[in-house]
Order: sequence, then C-alpha cells, then structure tokens
Amino acid sequence: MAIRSVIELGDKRLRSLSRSIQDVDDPKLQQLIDDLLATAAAKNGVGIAAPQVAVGLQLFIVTSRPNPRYPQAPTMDPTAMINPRIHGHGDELVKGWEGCLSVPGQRGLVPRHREIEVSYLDRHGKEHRQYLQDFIARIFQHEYDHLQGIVFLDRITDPADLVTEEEYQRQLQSQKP
Ligand code: K3U
Ligand code: ZN
Repeated sequence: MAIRSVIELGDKRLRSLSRSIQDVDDPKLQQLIDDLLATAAAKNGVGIAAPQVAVGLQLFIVTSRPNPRYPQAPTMDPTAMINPRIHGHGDELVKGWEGCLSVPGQRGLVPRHREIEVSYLDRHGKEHRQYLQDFIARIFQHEYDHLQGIVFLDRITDPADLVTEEEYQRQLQSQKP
C-alpha cells in the first residue's frame, strides 16, 4: 500500500471525464484500490476518487463515521465502488457541509439529494444495487461528481456558503454547548 499524491484545483485532470473499468481483476487496479484506501485513511477523508490521484478511472472509496457536522452519520467500513451509477433520486435537496482533499482550506454548504438509488461493482466484481441516504448519499454524490470532472465548488448556489477551513472550525467551536 502506498499513499499517493492528491492533485488540486487548477489541475486539468480534475476536470476530465473518467473511463469505465473493464477488468476488475487487473492487479494494477487492485493496487490502486489499496493505495486509495491508504490515502483516504492517511488524509482523514471519508472518500476519495481515482481522478484525485490523477487516474482517470471510474472508481472511488466511500467510508463514514460520526463526525461533528454529522453526529448521526452511520459507521461504514471503507468500500471501493467501481463503475458507479446513480439510477434515481428523491425530491428532497439538503444543504450540508463538504470539504475536499483537492480543495484544501475551503468548506462549503452543498445542496445534494437526500436519497439516491445507486449501483456499483465491488473490488471482487460483485454488483451491488442500494438506496443511500443522508451523509453516505452525500459522500457518494461528491465522489461521483469527481468522475465527471465536477468539484463541490461548482454546486454551491450561494457564494456566502463558501468559507475557509479556519472560519468553519471557529463556527463549529462556537456552537458547542
Ligand atoms: O470533509 C471531510 C470530512 C472528514 C470526516 C468527516 C466529515 C467530513 C474531509 S474531506 C473528505 O473527506 C472528502 C474527500 C474527497 F475530497 F477526497 F472526496 C469527501 C467528502 C467530505 C464531506 C462530504 C462529502 C464528501
Ligand atoms: Zn472531493
């Protein structure tokens, strides 16, 4: 396992469409999955997408744990999702805080569908079809966007919803009882 460098906003590779994966058993793909798992863990991310390490393939990692902004977030072991698709979504759009390893120092309130129906292949090639909600649905949509060359900044509807990491931490502290 290796921790890979994460490319940042301004790098054109973050704005490209990713290619679908043909061979799940390719040892290079399996190595990439291990490296993404290690990189997300090392950088404290709840997700990471292959384009963020400059690999234009339809692959990302999703994991979840309770955190200060989402104390009710479920715990989900890190899961590799290959050739993910969104098949449908509910009517409700909810704004929630997001950060991005490729956009350091910024946090934004991003509107996302609260419920989505998705499918993906796991690292063994098994197909999964699931309904996702709330924080996990948010992470999935954030990572899925990376595969289309979209970053969370593109989804912000009010410029006042973008804050620095420092200001975000200040607001979080001031809300503590
Ligand atoms: O914002 C972050 C976070 C970490 C733990 C709990 C809650 C939030 C770290 S940034 C992060 O994890 C991005 C990772 C990225 F950019 F590589 F995809 C994913 C993400 C964070 C928050 C909401 C949705 C997605
Ligand atoms: Zn991101």
